[in-house]
Amino acid sequence: MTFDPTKHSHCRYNPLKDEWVLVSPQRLQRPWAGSYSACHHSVLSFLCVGRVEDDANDNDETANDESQKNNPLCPGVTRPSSKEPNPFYEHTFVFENDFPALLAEIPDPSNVEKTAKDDLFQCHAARGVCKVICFHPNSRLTLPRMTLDDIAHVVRTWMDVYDDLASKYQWVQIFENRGDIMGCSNPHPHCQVWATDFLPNEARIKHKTQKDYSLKHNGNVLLLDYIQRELNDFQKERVVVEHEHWLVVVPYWAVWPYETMLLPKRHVLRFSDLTPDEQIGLGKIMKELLIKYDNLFKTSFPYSMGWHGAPTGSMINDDCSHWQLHASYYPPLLRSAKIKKFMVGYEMLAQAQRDITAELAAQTLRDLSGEVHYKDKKNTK
Ligand code: H2U
Repeated sequence: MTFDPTKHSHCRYNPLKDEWVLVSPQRLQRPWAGSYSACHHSVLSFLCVGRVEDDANDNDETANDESQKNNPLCPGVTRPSSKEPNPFYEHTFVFENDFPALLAEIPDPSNVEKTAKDDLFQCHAARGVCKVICFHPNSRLTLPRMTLDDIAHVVRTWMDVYDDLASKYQWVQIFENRGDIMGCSNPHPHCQVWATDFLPNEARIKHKTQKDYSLKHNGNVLLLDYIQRELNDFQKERVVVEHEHWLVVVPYWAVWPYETMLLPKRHVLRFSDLTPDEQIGLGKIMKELLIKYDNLFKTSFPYSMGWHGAPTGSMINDDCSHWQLHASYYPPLLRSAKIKKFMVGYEMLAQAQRDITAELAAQTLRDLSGEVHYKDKKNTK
């Protein structure tokens, strides 16, 4: 097999920005069910760019089983690209993405050595694997509406998938797109995992910034120092929720209106290092944060979230003590369930801009109930 840039995923370097872009031409071969409006209510309709729904954010929790029988992520349904039906799973279900942006077996470009030295036209093969994790058999549930036991299964599955992929790949990116507005293609509660044999931009930058900080500050860990200063020097003004093991803050440098960072208070390098108590605590604090998010605009709050921890695979034995595990939540809503922040114009061409301060966002989230979901009680604050 020889490398073919029209068929094989690869990364191209942007020397103007010192960034890479992942190109996945094999995804063009995915089946296409026609235009958004032409979709019929069938399994294929779930493969369209979007889905027809009255309220863009809100799942109808009372809908009956009938509406689930065509969803390719549901128990017992046969996905269009699969021979076997999904199992009748009771908690979580993991499968290889049928339309992966990365492939495990890809040859190197024949001119790999030449291109590595080329300042303008650098590229390398991008190897990896993409998985989908269904959180629950019920399409109508979201994480904040699940029980703590359900969420514990999700955390356990994240750890299992992470462990498995971390043994082979340098970076394991767990991420959840929630809501149409974030490009989520399917209402069923799920997340994705993309594992790569290279560090993507965000990982590469965070690896360097945390290492530089550690070298400058006597081996201290950037995010642990940050936690201490948030807790001790700033009267917790950006803290949204604090539990025994975990903390949620609107970071000082937050870009999205209600962006938050969720991190363990103890020094934890990777997802796989969480103790059983921390795993249970994680479920509790996630549920609390996500109920607050839903209560903010009384809607199923859309976001993209994901986990960042120390690199793995071929870097597992490198000194990564400067790393601290953390999750970032990037929600786009600004003033209501329908008014979102656009990252366009100045943000695209110059730099990110925000109106509401991180401190005000934190206070707003802090003051909301994290226990009672607005759907369970009228007039929730
Ligand atoms: P979102 O998290 O953006 O909704 O993506 C869902 C993923 O599920 C998407 O990457 C995959 C899509 O390729 N998928 C399958 O692998 N098989 C299917 O039958 C439907 C969706």
